[in-house]
Amino acid sequence: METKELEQTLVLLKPDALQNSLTGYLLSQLSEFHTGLHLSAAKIVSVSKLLAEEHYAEHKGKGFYDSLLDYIMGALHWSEPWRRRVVAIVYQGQDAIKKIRDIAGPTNPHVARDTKPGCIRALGSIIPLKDASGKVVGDRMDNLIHASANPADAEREVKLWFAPTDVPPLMLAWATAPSDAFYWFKDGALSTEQAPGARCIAAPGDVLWRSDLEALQKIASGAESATPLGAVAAKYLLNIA
Ligand code: 3AN
Repeated sequence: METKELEQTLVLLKPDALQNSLTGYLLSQLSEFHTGLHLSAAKIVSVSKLLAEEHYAEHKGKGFYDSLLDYIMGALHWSEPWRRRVVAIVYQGQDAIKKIRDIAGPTNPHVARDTKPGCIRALGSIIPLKDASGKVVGDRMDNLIHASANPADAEREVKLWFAPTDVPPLMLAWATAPSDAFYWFKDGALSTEQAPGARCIAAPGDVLWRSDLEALQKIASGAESATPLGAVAAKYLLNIA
């Protein structure tokens, strides 16, 4: 990001926020009137397993990981698959990350209620996680909102959920580049050749995040990429059944 004025952060209004009809309240809390921040992108997302896994990659292996994926995919709050949605938003402006984290509050809703009454996550809940025998083995935190924690997370997360063409050109915070080839995705693997059932991530000339294009070029040539293929593919395949 070039200047603090352009600082961007990812916000997700999670399935429990939608279920509790809190979207309007949350958007109002985050509005320019209260925060001085600007909307740069927004969309309704049916969260795929691929996207959920990439978003919560740092929690892989933890006891609550599987329920965290089910939570963000909406499976814990909606029986009807079409209702399973997340509202994804990018806010932009000075100190965007800190301002929104402050309004969101502590991760744990009980801590939020005790230490920061009035913050968004104070309205969340803690759900006990049980094993097959019914024994409580941990907690799930339904805390209504995700907000990027720091600049590195914000860059990773905005680029994970949004393609550059989802953002007005004058609000782009990171470099973009035109795709140099066809890139196809199938069964977790990348190919520059079309195969039956493969999804097209990018065609020549499509505008990509430059870091995504570099990742695709490396992976296609068999080299290591810091950005995993799933993180590149997920956003270009969003809302594709
Ligand atoms: P934050 O969302 O405040 O940045 P993270 O990134 O540590 O917190 O956690 C991401 C999500 O994982 C949280 N919003 C919460 O739903 C869940 N989570 C984190 N830590 C725990 C935990 N110890 N037990 C259950 N769920 C957790």
